[in-house]
Amino acid sequence: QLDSSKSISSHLALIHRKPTWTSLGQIICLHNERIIFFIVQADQLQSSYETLTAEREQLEARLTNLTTEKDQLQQSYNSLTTDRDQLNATLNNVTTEKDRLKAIYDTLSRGSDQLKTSYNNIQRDLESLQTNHNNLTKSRDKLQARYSTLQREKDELQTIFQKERFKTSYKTLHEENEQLQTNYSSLVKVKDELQKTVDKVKREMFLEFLFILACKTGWQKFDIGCYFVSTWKKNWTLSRQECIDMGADLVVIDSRDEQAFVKGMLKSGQNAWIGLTDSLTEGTWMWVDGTPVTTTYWQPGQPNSFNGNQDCGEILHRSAGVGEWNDDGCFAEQYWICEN
Ligand SMILES: [Ca+2]
Ligand SMILES: [Ca+2]
Ligand SMILES: [Ca+2]
Repeated sequence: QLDSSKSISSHLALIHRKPTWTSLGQIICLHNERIIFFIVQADQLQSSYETLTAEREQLEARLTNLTTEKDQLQQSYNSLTTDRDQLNATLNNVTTEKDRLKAIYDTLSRGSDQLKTSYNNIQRDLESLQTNHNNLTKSRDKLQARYSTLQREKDELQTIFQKERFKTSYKTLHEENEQLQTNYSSLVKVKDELQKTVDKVKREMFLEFLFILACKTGWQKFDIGCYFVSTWKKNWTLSRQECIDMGADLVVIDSRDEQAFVKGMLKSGQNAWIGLTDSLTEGTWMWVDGTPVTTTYWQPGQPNSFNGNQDCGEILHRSAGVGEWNDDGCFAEQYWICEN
């Protein structure tokens, strides 16, 4: 190990002296020493350098670590700052909420006090009402009992009243019944008298009917009609007038039986006017009651309106058959047959 500060100063002192052989040797020796010294120094420096380099690398590594830690700390700091801000905001919100809740609590507290007061008032009112209710219930029960008593009394009175009314009604009805009985008896008598009158009228009407149905003297009965044959002769118009004067008309023949009956009234070969004419329209034969002629009993070849002047009908008696008709001049005088 060399003393570096002493060797450097002695070395410099040798260099600034006037060189000699001795001194040159010394200088060389010194240079050698200096070289050795520098080598040693260089080694020491190298060692120091390496040491320093190592230290620097360690420091750099530490710096890197510290930087990383700083960044992490910075991030933590930022994160914490954010958290703190959020917590501050939350704190503000919580404070505001607390104030609001406090206000609500105060309001509710006041409301609770009011409710308490109202409850007490209502409780007092309820007790008062309960007392009133009890009193009213007692009053109602008394009234109910009174009502029941009155109801019974009313029913009893009603029964008595109805009994009396029934008595009065019965009396009235009895009187009315007797009056009606009397009236009924009177009416029965009147009815009997009326019945006698009706029976009498009926008998008289029946006799009158029989009289009407019966034919007068000289007339003959057929079905519901009466028939008359004249005993002298007249023309058709006057013959008809004779019938009308007797309340009848010239016969209108409506059936084969009537035709046969009318024929039977005549003697054999006799002929007589009947209520048949075509004087209104030539060829159109009509009965005197206005009915058209449907069934006819014309003699063969008749009606022929002989000489264009035969407009009145007559019946001819023939031995066989129901008799036959012929048209003849209305002016001709013949027997005639009436019907009513
Ligand atoms: Ca007739
Ligand atoms: Ca004629
Ligand atoms: Ca004729």
